[in-house]
Amino acid sequence: MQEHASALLISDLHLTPSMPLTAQRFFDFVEKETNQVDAVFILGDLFEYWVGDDAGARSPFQQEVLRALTNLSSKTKTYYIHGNRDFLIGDQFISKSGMTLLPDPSKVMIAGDEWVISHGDALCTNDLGYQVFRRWVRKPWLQKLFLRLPLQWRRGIAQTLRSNSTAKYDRATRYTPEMARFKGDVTLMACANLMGSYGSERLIHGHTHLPARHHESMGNKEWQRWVLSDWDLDHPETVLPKASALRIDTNGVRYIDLVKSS
Ligand SMILES: [Mn+2]
Repeated sequence: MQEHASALLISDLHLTPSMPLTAQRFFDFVEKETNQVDAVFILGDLFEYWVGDDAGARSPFQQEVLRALTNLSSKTKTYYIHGNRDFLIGDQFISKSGMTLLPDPSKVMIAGDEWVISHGDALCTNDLGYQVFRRWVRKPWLQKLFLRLPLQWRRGIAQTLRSNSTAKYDRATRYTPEMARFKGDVTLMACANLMGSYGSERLIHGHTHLPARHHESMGNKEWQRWVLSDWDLDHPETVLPKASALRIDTNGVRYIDLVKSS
C-alpha cells in the first residue's frame, strides 16, 4: 500500500457542459488547491455521464477536463474510483489522464492512517432495485456489448437511465423526504460489513450528497465515516452553491469549503 503524507479527496462534481461554473471551479481547484498535497483522490461521478472513451475523445468539454486531469496528475499523484455515472470510463481515458484507477472499495494510507475509500453507491443496500441494476451494469461482457453500440444509441440509453432515476427520485420525494433518504443513503449494515472485512476504522465515500462526519458502531466495531459533498455552483436559484474537498494531513481531517475560497 502506497503512503501519502497528505491528500485531498473530492467526488460527485457531475461535470457537464451545462454546468460551466462548477467545471470552472474544478479547473481552478486543479490550478490552485492541489499544489500542497501528495495525492488527490477522485471518488467517482466526476462526470455527469460517460458513454465510452471514444465519445469522450469527440467531446471538446470532456477533452478540456482530460487536459486538467493530465495537468493535475503531472504535479500530484492522482487516483480515480468509478462512480455510478462514470463507471464506463475506460483504460484509454485513464491512461491518457495519467491517473491511477483504484477498485471500489480500496484501502489507502494517508498521513499515517488507513482509510477505506469508496464511491458509496454499493453501500446503499436499502435500494434493492438499484443493487440489482448495479450488478448487471458492472458485468464486463455487458459493458463490452454496450460499448459496441452506435454512439447515438448509447447516448439515448444513458439519457433514458438518467431521466428514470430523476423520475424515481421525484416520486420518492412526493412520499416523504425520509423515504428518499432511506433508499439514497448508505446502510449501517453495509458500512459495518465493509469496515469489518477491511479491519478498518475510517471510511470516506461520496454519492449520497449528504456531507457529514459520522461516528458509527455496530456490535463491538466502531468507525468514523466521512461523506464528501457534491458540487453545484450553477443552480443558485434552487441549490445553495456547494463545492468542497476533504483534506487529510498530519493536522487531521477537515472539509475545505471551495465556494468561500473561490
Ligand atoms: Mn454517485
